[in-house]
Amino acid sequence: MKIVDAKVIICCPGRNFVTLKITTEDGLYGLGDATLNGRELAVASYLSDHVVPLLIGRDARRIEDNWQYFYKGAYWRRGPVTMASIAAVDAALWDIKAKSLNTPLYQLLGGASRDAVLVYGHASGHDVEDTVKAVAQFQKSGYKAIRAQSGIPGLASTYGVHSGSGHYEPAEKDAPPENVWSSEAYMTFIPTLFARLRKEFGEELHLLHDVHHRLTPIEAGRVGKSLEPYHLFWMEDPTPAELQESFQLIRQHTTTPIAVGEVFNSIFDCQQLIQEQLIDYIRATVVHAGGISHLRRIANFAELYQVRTGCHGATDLSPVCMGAALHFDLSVHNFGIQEYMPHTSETDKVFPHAYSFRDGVMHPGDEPGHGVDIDEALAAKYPYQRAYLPVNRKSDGTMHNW
Ligand code: CS2
Ligand code: MG
Repeated sequence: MKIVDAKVIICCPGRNFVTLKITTEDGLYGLGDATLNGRELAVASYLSDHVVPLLIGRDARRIEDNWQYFYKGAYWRRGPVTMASIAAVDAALWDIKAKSLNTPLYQLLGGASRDAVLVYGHASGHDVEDTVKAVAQFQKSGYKAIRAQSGIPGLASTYGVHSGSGHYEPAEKDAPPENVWSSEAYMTFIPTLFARLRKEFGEELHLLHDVHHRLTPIEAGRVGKSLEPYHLFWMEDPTPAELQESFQLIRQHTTTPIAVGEVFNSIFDCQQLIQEQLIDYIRATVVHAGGISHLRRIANFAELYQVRTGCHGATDLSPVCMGAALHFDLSVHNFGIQEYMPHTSETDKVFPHAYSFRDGVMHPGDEPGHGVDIDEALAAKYPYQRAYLPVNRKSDGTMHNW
């Protein structure tokens, strides 16, 4: 089954997406998400200028060999750009393989291990009461798991809080917006948010929170301990994870479950975190962690250490990634939860899909492949618009983690 064409489709239906489309001599095509928020053109060029010329003529059925060819063959291994490119090739080839067998992708991954996929939504508010209202809205929509992010008294802005439109999209046109951060203000405030949420919603609702890499390990230990009375489903990205051993310090101080990994692009980014059981959920996902093939490796390794999956699913991961991830989620044994931020209606029109949400869970659908398509004519109406994620500085101007 020779590959006869491969092209990179860049579009911006509300935000930028990069999609790889691979076509075989049989006329089958597969799609892979290659979106790297704020650095989209780097991946588009890596694919168009370096990968696509080598794809033509290769056998689309040889998913594993193609993965190894583009991983080992690059010499310069790993990194977000390389691994997002390999991910797009991998996901597109799995899509083609499943279509050629006229079967939904999850059937090739071992079949369904559950009837549906538990997801969590993003509730946010400018203050505690605003956040309570947002959580209530999500609960009313059927979510059984809800992430809560709130504005912090004294800070003009913070991560995860929409600017008023209700839809949170962090990347902004032109230069990166500069936010100001105070860990002290955050650490004092955050327990009051979850005390209020538990008082309002009781003990059953799964509550999640994203620290977004902003604390030191000991500060994360303090926050984790302060949140223990509210038994969160997880505290996410408590501290930057380049130094994986940092999480030993957090683990010594708190039993609040920890989720990490949306920025990881290979198993080596989380090998120690998993092996030493320093985390409870691994957030790596299809588009950033080398595709379905590599994500399965990470999940299978994590299973040995009772670490569950919690794939990233923000709006800067396209519906193509969402669809592929849901097939993975439906099948993988040590599934934990899937993040689900619904895309805008214009994005959903560009990327028609079979997946669906109902009553707090999702299903990828039973279309052959991963069940997501692209309307190229419509995509062409939304040209790329340079956009950047914000940067974060401490109040004295020191650069911090966003
Ligand atoms: C966040 C993301 O969803 C999350 O957990 O960490 O929204 C993240 O900020 C964006 O994906 C960055 O592009
Ligand atoms: Mg996150």
